[in-house]
Amino acid sequence: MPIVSAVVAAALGTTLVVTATANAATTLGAAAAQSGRYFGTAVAAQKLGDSTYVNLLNTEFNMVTAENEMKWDATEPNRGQFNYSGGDRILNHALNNGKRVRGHALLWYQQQPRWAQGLSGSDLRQAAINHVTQVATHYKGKIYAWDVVNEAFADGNSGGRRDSNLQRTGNDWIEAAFRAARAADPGAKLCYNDYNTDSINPKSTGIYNMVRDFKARGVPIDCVGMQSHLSNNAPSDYQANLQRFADLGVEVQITELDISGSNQANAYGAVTRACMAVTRCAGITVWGIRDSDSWRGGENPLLFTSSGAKKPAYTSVLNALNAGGPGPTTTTTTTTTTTTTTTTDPVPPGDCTASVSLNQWNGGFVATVKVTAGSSALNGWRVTTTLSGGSVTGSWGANGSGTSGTVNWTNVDYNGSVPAGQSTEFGFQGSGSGSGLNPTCSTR
Ligand code: 9MR
Repeated sequence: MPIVSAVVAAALGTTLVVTATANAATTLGAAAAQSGRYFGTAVAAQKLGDSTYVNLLNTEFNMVTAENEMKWDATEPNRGQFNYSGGDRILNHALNNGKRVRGHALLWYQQQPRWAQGLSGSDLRQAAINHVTQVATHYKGKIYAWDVVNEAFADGNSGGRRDSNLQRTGNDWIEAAFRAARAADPGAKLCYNDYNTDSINPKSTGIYNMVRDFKARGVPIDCVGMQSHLSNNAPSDYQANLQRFADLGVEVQITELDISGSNQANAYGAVTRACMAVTRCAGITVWGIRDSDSWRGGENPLLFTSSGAKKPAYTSVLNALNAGGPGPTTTTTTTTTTTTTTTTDPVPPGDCTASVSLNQWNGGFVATVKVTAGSSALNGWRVTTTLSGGSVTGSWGANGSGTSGTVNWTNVDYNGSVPAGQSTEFGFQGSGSGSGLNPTCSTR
């Protein structure tokens, strides 16, 4: 991919225009990271002992969703008794390997524990909100985005809510869940997630209207998850549908992608290109690694064969990710104050620069740091930040040397190599103030 990048060498008082040919990234995660996006997969805890599975997971993906282990039946098998063993296993594997985690899912009409299925009215509402608060608090600071509510809209033409025990507690159950999640973990993006929302249809329009209403009334919502369980094709208005949600001021995330049928490779390419064409499309997650890992038994809807070989669909996705497209801008959460500061240290060409976008609210912050290579590719980088007062509670995409004062951040495996003129990102969240981080970058 030919790249023309302008490097402003402020220290020298000159402007250099450097032309370089960047190497295309060779893994899904690295390719997505070039545009500030992620590429993730659903992970099942019981497969973390399978070496083929773990090798593909560690190499190809930089975002992880627990396929079942963070759902209500798994995390609160008895009322008020929480079990995080499977969820923690997946989360720790992901964080220890420099990957981020999408939390899935706090409230859903399916996979409820038996005790919750037997509740109704205010008792169920209270149990549900307590569940949101407890689970989001347990994972506070470690989750990139939560599917706060999953599959609450009806299929068909009504455009309305699906009947469920949760819905019967009152139409405001969804916003109550989002408010509880924000209070418990202000650093996590909060998503509404559903299926059959892949085109402009009555169901997706119902969700669109809810999101527009939430934005108008200040209900905290940051993203909409499009599951995208597809057969053979992406709908022709797939991109237009993503874009209309993005235009409401929320991110869109493709959260459970799998595609069956003989046109699979083309359809995967089309979905990936659609995401790349929508600036607020933050990333793509496939619902499993190998065909044998899929919930759609016998349909072979994933990117790797059952023995772990790359399929033509894999190549389609990788090429589309490498072709690029501007990525998401910093999102702002519903907070009391939000400031964005950018600091760039002047360094000679061949070295690297770092800048930070800060999302600050009363009592906490999320810092997203962009590392940009100079006129030579980077094979490892270090960013130094200064915390005056605040302390780090969680991070992704880099290893930090500490949690307060001067912190040195070094790249993880998937983002150490940055082609000339291109960027990668890491981030951290913390309590207190994140002002004055003043990041500086050097090579390793
Ligand atoms: O892949 C999941 C499968 O292992 C479970 O048995 C199933 C239970 O309902 O849930 C599957 O994942 C679902 C996801 O959580 C929500 N969207 C639909 C997914 C496929 O059914």
